[in-house]
Amino acid sequence: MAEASHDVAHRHEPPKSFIRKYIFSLDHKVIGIQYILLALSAVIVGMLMSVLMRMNLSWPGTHWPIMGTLFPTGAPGGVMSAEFYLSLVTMHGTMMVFFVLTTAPQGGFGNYILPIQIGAEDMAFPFLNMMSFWVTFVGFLVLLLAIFAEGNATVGAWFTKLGESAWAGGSGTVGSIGGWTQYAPLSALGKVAGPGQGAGVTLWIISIAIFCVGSLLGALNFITTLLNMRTRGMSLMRMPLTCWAWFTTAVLALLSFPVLLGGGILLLLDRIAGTSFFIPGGEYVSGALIPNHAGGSPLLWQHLFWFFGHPEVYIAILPGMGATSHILSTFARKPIFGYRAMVFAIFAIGMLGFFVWGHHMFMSGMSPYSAVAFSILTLSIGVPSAIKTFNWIGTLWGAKIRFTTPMLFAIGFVSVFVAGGITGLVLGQTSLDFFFHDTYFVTAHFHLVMGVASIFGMFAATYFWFPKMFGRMMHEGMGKLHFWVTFVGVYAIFIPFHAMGMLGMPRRYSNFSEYEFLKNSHGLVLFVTVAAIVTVSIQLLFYFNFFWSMFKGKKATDNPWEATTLEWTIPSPPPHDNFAGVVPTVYHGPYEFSVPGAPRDFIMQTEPEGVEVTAGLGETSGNGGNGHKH
Ligand code: HEM
Ligand SMILES: [Cu+2]
Repeated sequence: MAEASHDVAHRHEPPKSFIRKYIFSLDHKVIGIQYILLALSAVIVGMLMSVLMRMNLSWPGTHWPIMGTLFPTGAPGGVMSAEFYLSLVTMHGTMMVFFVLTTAPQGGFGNYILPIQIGAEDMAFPFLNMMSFWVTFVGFLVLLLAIFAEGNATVGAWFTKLGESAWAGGSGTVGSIGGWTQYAPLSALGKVAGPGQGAGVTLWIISIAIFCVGSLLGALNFITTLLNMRTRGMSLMRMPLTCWAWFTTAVLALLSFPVLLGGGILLLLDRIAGTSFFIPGGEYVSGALIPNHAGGSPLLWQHLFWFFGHPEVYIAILPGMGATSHILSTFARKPIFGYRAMVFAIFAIGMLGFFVWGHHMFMSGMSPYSAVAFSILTLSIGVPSAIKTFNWIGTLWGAKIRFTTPMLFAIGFVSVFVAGGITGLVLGQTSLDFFFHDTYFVTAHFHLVMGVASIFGMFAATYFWFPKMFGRMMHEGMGKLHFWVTFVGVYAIFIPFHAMGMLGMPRRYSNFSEYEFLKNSHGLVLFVTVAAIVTVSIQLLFYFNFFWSMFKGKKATDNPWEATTLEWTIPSPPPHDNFAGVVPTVYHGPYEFSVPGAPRDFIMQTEPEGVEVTAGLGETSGNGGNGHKH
């Protein structure tokens, strides 16, 4: 083993000190877990904010003494202000989209699993990998600072010292109020535009710009790793579908984040350097003419934002699709139905995603001819999406399914993806979108298809790979309870959103009780809030299961799920360099389950062709004929 280990390129010795081992680690596995922990932290902030929003919508004007204590300016006397509500919407969306759905699926699970699944010892550029995480982490800290800069008079005052206008904060919101889309011109004007438009927006933009850099570095690393570091026999078409998903996601990130980064820098310049990229002349805000700006285009921001923004929703969802395909096949004990079609479909979804950004701008006054083009392209994404769905169902068809917790979440993924995707076909049509634009119907659509589906993909991935990562099983009973309450809960929250949208309930409004036509929907609003509180609460069980199982869970074998891919051929948790210096050779595709004539119902990718595998048949040590050579 000692000799073998020296001809391997990207080798680095296991670190000794705590700091190099767990903090500034170069090991893709540690970095992956760091990303997952970051997402687990951000999602707490995002979830708490969603509960506060629901409380405000259901019981507007109520005095919550604790809110008055925590946010004396945002909720004076304990009553949440409208601006405060809008900042909750903004920060909830930003936390969820960027720091949860763009970190855990790719930076987290992709980082941990991809190198092992292709038989590599690490990512291509371990140092760059470490940088990606820490850059992203700094972005997270800056976003938290945005919350305090606007929400706290003392912190806000620090920014006032840095100069007037753009920087001055402390307006009593919890960060920016511009929504996760941060539309110009309000976002470009600075403090004059009102509360939550000062330091909060500046920091929001800086945070997202930093995030873009971190994601770009990560994307380069993923693409290089996948193309260059596959082991012997791991041809592209023998890769697990997870790897295809992470690869496609990285390509999307590489092509879309630079656009947001560029747009963000221009927006920042408008705010602090007096440029007018997004600010037209003659703007009246709060009764006063904005001086010194002319010639900019607010629509340019929408184009730049959505050229990034639509691919971004695929960046969030594709890794979940990969995990779902992988997990469905494993627990159906059947090869994935239509492997090649699945590869084609995920790539087609990713690429088509670059030509549909205009569907977010149907209402912006675009030419009806452009709108038709965007509409047709949008609807055409339904084709590869349907291919994937039918292939998932085909995989389950007639299978002897093992209903483990990861399998339940994978099936749940298919369910919410379809439920949320169907309304995409509605909103993709210009005439219908005119009616539904900026209503809760849109909120219902994207929560199901992007938010909840991605989250389900990540839950499936967590329950599935936890044993590999930590050497222990998560508790199945707790997992199943978590699944069922979450599954029913998300539908209870988001199905009524459709009805609200059809009633004409607008999104980003802090109080519906003021409108005659919405008065009799209060029961629905209340129902959703109760469902949200229950759904959020059950997540505590997940957190408990996660950390409890890390120390107290049942010990995991190398291959507890009787799966076929490379990560299950090595110990749980894997050693520092994954394969202990023995480079694996791959002889099989990733989903050879229930092959007729095979001695057991799965064939590991590393099992040599034609060699009768008899040793250790019934057991699940999953040695796979390599990795532990003497
Ligand atoms: C318990 C689960 C959740 C609940 C109850 C919830 C609730 C809400 C509510 C009430 C709004 C504001 C609607 C408005 O006034 O316009 C909202 C907005 C939003 N949520 Fe969630 N949400 C949840 C989970 C998620 C997840 C997992 C994501 C991940 C993508 C997400 C992403 C967003 C985004 C992007 C917005 C739009 C923000 C904006 O308008 O700028 N949410 N959510
Ligand atoms: Cu879109």
